[in-house]
Amino acid sequence: MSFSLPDLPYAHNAMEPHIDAKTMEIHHGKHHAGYVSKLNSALESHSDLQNKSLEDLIGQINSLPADIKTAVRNNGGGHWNHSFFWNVIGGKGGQPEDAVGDALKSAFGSFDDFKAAFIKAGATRFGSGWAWLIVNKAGKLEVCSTPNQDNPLMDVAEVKGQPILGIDVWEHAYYLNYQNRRPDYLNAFFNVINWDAVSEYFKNVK
Ligand code: MN3
Repeated sequence: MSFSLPDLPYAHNAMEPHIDAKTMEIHHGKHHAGYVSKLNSALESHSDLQNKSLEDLIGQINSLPADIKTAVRNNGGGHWNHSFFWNVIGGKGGQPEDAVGDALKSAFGSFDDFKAAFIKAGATRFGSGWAWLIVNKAGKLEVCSTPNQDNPLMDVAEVKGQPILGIDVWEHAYYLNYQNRRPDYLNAFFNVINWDAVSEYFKNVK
């Protein structure tokens, strides 16, 4: 068994002008594809790990064989993060009116306070990484960020929990359209969030 690149559930230009078609094409077809192929290469020499789920692999980075620990962390994380990311974008933005909306108000005071916290997390993540909205171990919504391709499902994460929304803040995610203006990209992201998908993740948190 090997991992494969999921198809995008929409056209490359579906999120114009907020996320441009060229960025989507390279991001999915080159960057994400690269993580999948490097993850598969890393696992080639470890047949005992090939039947594990991606969540199992990235949830036990510390227990992986030393020769593939870093490759699985970076490329397994990259595969999980991008597969998740494609699912939570491609929507119409706005504000969730359901249980997620209630949970955001309860955790942050208001939707706008959540939005400010999320944008701040993405804008202040130095270098490459991700900003997340997670359900933490206490069952509460929390905003955090991770470096590189780490995520809150990893045993090595500083803040752990189940992501229900996330944004890629690597330059490859926005540079063609926004250059150095990461905060503009973070704001534009709010126009393409698929809140229905976020709600599904929220309902399925174990
Ligand atoms: Mn990326």
